[in-house]
Amino acid sequence: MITEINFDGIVGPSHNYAGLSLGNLASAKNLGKVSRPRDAALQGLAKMRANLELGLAQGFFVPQRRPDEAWLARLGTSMEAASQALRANAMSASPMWAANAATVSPAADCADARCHLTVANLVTMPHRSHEWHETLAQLSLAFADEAHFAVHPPVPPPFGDEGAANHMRLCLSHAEPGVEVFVYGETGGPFPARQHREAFEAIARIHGLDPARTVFAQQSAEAIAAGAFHNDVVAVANERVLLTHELAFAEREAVYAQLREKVPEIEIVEVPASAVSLSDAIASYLFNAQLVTLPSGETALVLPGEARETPAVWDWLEAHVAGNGPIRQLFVHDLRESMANGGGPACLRLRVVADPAHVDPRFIATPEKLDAIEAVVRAYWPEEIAVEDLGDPDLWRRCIEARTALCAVLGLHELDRESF
Ligand code: SUG
Repeated sequence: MITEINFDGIVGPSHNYAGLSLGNLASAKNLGKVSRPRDAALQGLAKMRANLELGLAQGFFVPQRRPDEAWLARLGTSMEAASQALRANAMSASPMWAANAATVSPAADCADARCHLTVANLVTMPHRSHEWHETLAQLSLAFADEAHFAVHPPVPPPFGDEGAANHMRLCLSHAEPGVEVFVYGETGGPFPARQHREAFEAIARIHGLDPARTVFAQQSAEAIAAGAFHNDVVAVANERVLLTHELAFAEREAVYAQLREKVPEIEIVEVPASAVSLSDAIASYLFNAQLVTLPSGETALVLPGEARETPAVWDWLEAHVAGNGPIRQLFVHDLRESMANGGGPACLRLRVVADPAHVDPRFIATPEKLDAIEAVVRAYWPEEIAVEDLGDPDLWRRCIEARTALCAVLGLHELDRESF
């Protein structure tokens, strides 16, 4: 049966706080903090388990091989010889944020009636620019069934693409044709605009989308300057519901008008800046929540703990649920380790509308499989990493061994190699 499957990135053993993402306020603020990779991975697994228990379809991607020595070799260096900065870029566990893995158009939207996935090039940030090689390998394996899926390599640089983090879809139900919304930034502010319009236009063509059911919307410069380095930090959509901050888009009335025209049933839930400031929205990740349809048909929001701890945000949420708003239930998770690098519940997952039976079963979660992953995490993931440890050859070895053990448990031997 066609449904929405959330594929979460398992947090890798090298998770650390090297402060690599300019414009991502949490990453900058936590530079130098001691990370807890084991706790980080367990927090992610607990979210997956809880979503599975809600009756949602759940998948996962394995952490990428770190340190990425193949990338350093392409740069003419190695972990031993590289600068501290390059080493940190080679050690980042950033593929955990699977929303940046690819842009996904469900079969119902695509001219050839297959689900299309274009891997994101992530060219703006050096530590993320080398993810695409292994992402392409993992997606090609998970979605190898060419009768139902087409996996595309990234759009070539210099057109920056950050994947589903800037892509929303409105529809009556997941399996029906939808309207795809591509949100891009314009350069000029204090922080980089990581998503370029040209990249999304290319993806819409590659996926064979109907231009009449495609919307390109500019993200507001104010939102980027306030730290919304991806649109999913200020807006999220699910089926006919769009939950958005008032200041998310450059020309909000024009965007809403286009959406109302294309999806007359749309319910736009706009959170005014007077109720929740951009700064509270970004610190709490209210919008970086998973907006999901439960098996009962109700819409629910899966939030990080920070949303409950931010009074303006929690007040707004409680009032919405108490009133007659479309969001009926709230679920809160402790994702502190990922959040400290600017990654909330929505960053950690890639949404794919498909029949789980058409996906390689090794990437589909079951309670037993999550138990097996948890056992590997408990046995192999480092408890703590300080930024100075990134230069320690023992840590490099440990990270590789941990990933090898995970691939073995999941039977994903194809991914246990040195270079992608
Ligand atoms: O790309 N953080 C990620 C967070 C990605 C969040 N994803 C979505 N919003 N969908 C980023 O900025 C920090 C890594 C560091 O500083 O070491 C980082 O890459």
